[in-house]
Amino acid sequence: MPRVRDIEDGRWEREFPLRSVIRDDGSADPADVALPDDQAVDLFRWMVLSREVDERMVQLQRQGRIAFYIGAIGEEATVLGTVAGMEQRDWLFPSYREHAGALFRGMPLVTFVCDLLGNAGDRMLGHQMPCHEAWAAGRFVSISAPIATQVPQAVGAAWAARIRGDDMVALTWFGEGATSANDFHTGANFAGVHKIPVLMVCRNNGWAISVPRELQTASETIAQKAIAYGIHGERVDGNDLLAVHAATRRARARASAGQGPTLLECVTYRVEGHSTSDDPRAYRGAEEVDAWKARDPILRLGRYLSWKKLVSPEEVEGFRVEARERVRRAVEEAEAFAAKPALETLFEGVYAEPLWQQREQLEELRAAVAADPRVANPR
Ligand SMILES: Cc1ncc(C[n+]2csc(CCOP(=O)(O)OP(=O)(O)O)c2C)c(N)n1
Repeated sequence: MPRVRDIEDGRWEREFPLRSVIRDDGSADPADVALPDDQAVDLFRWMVLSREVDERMVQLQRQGRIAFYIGAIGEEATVLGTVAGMEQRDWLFPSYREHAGALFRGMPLVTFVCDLLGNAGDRMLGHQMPCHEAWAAGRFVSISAPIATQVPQAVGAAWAARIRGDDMVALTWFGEGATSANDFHTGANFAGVHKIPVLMVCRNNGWAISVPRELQTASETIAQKAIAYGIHGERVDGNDLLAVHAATRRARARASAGQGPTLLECVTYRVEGHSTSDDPRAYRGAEEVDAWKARDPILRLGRYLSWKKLVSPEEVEGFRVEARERVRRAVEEAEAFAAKPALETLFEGVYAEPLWQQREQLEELRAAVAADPRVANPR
């Protein structure tokens, strides 16, 4: 795989400095720390839970118990730092790695696992791809499979809220690969022109499946793309929860005060394959991955918490055990929920009134199932 060297002189990296708060040894300048201690501990626990969920779901996929999974290992600080920096009334427009955002907004873990199993407990009733959950009660919009389509959707929702006079700032997440997609341009441009209260969070995790960041864009940073749209841009260390959270609060405050959108580049790394369908050893070396594993966001926040004497190593281990147990129970409960969605639900929620073609198809399906029940239960 050819790697294109940066031809710039570093100017844009200087214009958009990589902000961090937690130093490598876990210490931080108190003047840079805005997050109260109890919230830092709470978010650490969320990151641990997110990691446990991702690791367990990959195991379930390998065991053939779920079909597909796409996780956020190594990107937990970016996902949780941003969602925790928003207000509960703000709408979230995810890409496909922000499951921790749905859980943070109140989606029960068991419902999340039901979605992966596609059983009758799946809120999407099997209409979506597996691992493409939605949680309307928590204002977490359905995950978008097509790259970057969520960007103009977030911009539209924020625009509508402003017209109505609601103090709602929409947040959308996407990878650096998505910045090459037309919908990113459409959304960012419109948001800039109309000063829409939206926060565009780029999880720059280094890879878009097998395409490295250097082959994605000739821009030295992602944040500098903000200049062309006339919006605010910032670049933070995406593995530093305190830095991500603080940047999110700043961006939200700007949007809420009518100062328009922010493009927030969170520099992080996709430690695992793109999804359970990918083997990254085909296109990248272990050295690069190991270097990033040493910068793990959970270890980083853990070092800060121990530097501040907020948690002991035993407590950290306790958080892990507790998270593992929560995930184990959710899987057990979801798998016990054996029923599949009723056949009729296949056509529900597509049109307000079913079309005659759908009614006809449903009758055909019922007849096929009556003749051979394996049609409805192929396994
Ligand atoms: C419009 C569109 N084109 C292509 C794809 C196939 N695809 C799925 S994920 C992906 C890579 C996206 O990378 P990035 O935006 O960097 O996000 P990351 O997976 O790194 O989080 C591609 C090309 C798609 N889903 N939608």
